[in-house]
Amino acid sequence: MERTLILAKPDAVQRGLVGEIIGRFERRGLQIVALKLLQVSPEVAKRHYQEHAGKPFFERLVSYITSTPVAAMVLEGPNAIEICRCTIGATNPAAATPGSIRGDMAVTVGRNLVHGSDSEPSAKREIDLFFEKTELLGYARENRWIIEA
Ligand code: IDP
Ligand code: MG
Repeated sequence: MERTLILAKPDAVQRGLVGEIIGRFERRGLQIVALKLLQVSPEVAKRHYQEHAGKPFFERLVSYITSTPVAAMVLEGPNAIEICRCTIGATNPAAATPGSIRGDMAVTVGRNLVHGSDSEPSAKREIDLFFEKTELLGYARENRWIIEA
């Protein structure tokens, strides 16, 4: 079992695509174990995207992710990290496979709708950055029937 952090970024909220995005992950078979709307602070944004500090697009990325609220969630399931990355599609929507979220609903890398953790250490770090332990429901632990193979 894995957990991953997903953000429906400001453009997803502005375009009214949060339900569509959550629905794709739910239909895929992942369970929501935490979910909230929040405005990301510059401090959290810089920590979240720390691997990109110093890159030419970093300042624009921070101002984009902090501009208006995001929907943050933790999803759980077998191979949740890889499954979410595939469901999201390539970073540049121009290269994203049709059928993926970015491949179906986005056109530019600067407005690519969704964030998904890229590894187990990233997922742990990012979940801790966005959620208190008490916000992560124990629900999924006792209700395996939805995704039990
Ligand atoms: P990911 O979101 O697919 O994991 P990363 O390489 O981690 O992609 O980049 C984080 C985010 O930074 C991307 O989702 C995108 O919004 C933005 N970004 C990445 N590369 C560029 C770029 O070359 N120009 C503008 N924005 C970029
Ligand atoms: Mg990334």
